[in-house]
Formats: sequence, C-alpha cells, structure tokens
Amino acid sequence: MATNRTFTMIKPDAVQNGHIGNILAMITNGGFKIVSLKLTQLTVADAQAFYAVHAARPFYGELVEFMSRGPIVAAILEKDNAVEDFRTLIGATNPAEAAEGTIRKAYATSIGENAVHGSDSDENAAIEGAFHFAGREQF
Ligand code: DAT
Ligand code: MG
Repeated sequence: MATNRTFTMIKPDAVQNGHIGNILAMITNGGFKIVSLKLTQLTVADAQAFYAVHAARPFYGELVEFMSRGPIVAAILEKDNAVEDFRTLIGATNPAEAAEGTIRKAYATSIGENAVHGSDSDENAAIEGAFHFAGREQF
C-alpha cells in the first residue's frame, strides 16, 4: 500500500541561484504539505551514503562533489500518492526532457545539476527522510 509521504532536497545549484522560495511555492501550490524542513549541507561522506545506489555509475564522483558543495534544503512532504505525484511535479532527470510546468523545467540547468531530488519509492522515501530528520522533527 502506498504511503502518503515523500522526501525532497532543493539541491545546491537551486539554493545558490536563489530559488528556495519559488520552489517551495511550487511544492505547496502542487498540494503538498511540508511536514519537515531544514537548510543544511551534506558532507562528502553524507552524499556518498545518500547516493550509494549510484556508486557504480560513471557520474557518481561528480554527483557527490556537486551535492556536497553548498547548502541544500531537505524536506519531507505529505500528499495522497506523494511519491508518484512529486516525481510528476519535478519532471524528468534531464531538464531538456522535463515537461512545461515542472520544477526541473523551470530551475534545472543540466542533467547533473537538476535543482531538486524526489524519492523514487515509498521505501526510499522513508529511508531518505530518516537520513535527514529525527522522529521528533517529522510533524
Ligand atoms: P533522479 O534524480 O531523477 O531520480 P537518478 O536517480 O537516475 O535521477 O540519478 C540521481 C542523480 O544523479 C540525478 O538527479 C542527477 C545525477 N545523474 C543522473 N544521471 C546522470 C547523468 N547521465 N549524468 C550526470 N549526472 C547524472
Ligand atoms: Mg533517483
């Protein structure tokens, strides 16, 4: 059964480019309730662990370097069908393929620096949310 929560990060490119407010507005206008929220920064070790599933991919080193280079916004979001609906809202991994109206269409600059993360399954949403937030930080 689908849970109603997903996990997102506003990535270092979008934070650096001043898009936190606009992206949070797109998220809330999309019907998502914010149940956890923080500005933080991943260490290299954090980024390696978070993206361990991609360790064998050729872009892993670049991805870890990028995700740890500056502050991010981490958030847990709530909505019916959260994981799937949030993937729709963020758009394709490659912004060149992202649909109009999606966050990546608006704010991603490349496939590697694509503005936002969205969990790909209920199981990963729970793991990723717990990676960033203690239980008492999940409202
Ligand atoms: P998504 O973030 O859409 O779930 P993913 O899980 O396949 O995409 O990859 C995780 C991140 O890795 C992605 O947001 C950006 C980076 N990435 C993926 N494919 C890439 C590629 N071909 N070149 C560079 N970076 C890539
Ligand atoms: Mg993914």
